Amino acid sequence: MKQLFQRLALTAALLGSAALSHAHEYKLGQLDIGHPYARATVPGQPAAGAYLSIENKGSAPDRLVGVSSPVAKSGEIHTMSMEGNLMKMREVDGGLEVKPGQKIAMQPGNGYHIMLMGLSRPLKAGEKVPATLTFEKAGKIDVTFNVEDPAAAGKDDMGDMKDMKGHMHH
Ligand SMILES: [Cu+2]
Repeated sequence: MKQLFQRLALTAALLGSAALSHAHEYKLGQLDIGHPYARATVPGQPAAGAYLSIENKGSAPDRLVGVSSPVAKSGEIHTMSMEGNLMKMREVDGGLEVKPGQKIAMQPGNGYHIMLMGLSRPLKAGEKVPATLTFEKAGKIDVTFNVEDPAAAGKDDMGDMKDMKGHMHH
């Protein structure tokens, strides 16, 4: 009996810590915002890619129109597309629309991402960076970007790094 109790207690402890480390989502009105994270950067790197998911559970469209963080001069929402055989990033005009029922999952290497421009310091893997998201209708919400190691994220990284350097010329 004592053994069983210990096992249960251990299970509860494990579940508890798992829930804590993965419970990284936010609700703002009808919007669910999932797992904001940013890529770690090297000293001198001017910008960091950042990602999150947005699901619109409401019946009206909304738009992510702004991202700000104390570690960056500005935040931009970018889209990537192929032009010829070059992957190009550009800022999304008028913000990122999320239609009713739609879920947009930003990820490295394709689609949409957030760019934290003009970093005041390098972002280190494992740290947490505060940021504020602004939606056209739902308003503002404070979130935390977990900083994750780019090396752990996959093979698209070198391309991304080159593209990020390109952002200096905006
Ligand atoms: Cu970009």
